[in-house]
Amino acid sequence: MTNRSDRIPPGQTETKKWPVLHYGEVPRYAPGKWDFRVFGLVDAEQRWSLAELKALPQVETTSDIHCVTTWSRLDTTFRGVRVRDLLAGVARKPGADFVLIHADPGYTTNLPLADLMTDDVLLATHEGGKPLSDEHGGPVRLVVPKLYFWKSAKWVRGLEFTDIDVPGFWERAGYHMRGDPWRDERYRDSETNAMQRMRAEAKKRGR
Ligand SMILES: Nc1nc2c(c(=O)[nH]1)N[C@H]1C(S)=C(S)[C@@H](COP(=O)(O)O)O[C@H]1N2
Ligand SMILES: [Mo]
Repeated sequence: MTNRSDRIPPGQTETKKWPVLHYGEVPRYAPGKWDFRVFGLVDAEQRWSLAELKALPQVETTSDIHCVTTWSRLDTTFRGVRVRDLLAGVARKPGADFVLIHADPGYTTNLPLADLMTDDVLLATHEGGKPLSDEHGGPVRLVVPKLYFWKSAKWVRGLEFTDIDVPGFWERAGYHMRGDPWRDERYRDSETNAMQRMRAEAKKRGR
């Protein structure tokens, strides 16, 4: 028997089911209405239709996924296009080291570019051999298994190259900027120094 506990990060519990979690309504796309855009600090913006994306080389991955709400699901099989392959033909401007992911409905999440370039990061269209359901992000979701699952934007629509790490939807709300489950990076390292100093000054003045 293999030891599965070494695949469950601190504070997480294994689930066999695949919970559905998101903010807002599940978007529905009219045929031909989904597209994917790469923009920001690039020499030329690029756009793929769903048909164009599906015509690119497909890979299959088996990954463990970890939600910050403490569930982990082992051996989740995704199929889709490797983000690294998609970006191979995109010329970035110097300093474009971060990416802001754009997804429906109005969802964003931020990542260092390096975290998007590993073998297991996909624009996924299938899970368990079946097309992704609407609830799990169909027709296309991002999958970044090494980070908490809020980075894996469902209904993903684009990727913006930036020179600074711009906080996304949950990151602005206090979630961690990187979100490595193995380092228990759930929430932002409390307050910035500036905020702490401001509070200390206010307290002093109040006395
Ligand atoms: N567009 C979008 N993507 C999203 C979210 C969201 O609210 N909107 N929630 C994130 C969070 S917090 C989690 S845990 C996963 C959940 O994916 P699942 O419903 O397929 O399990 O989606 C992530 N991707
Ligand atoms: Mo989540």
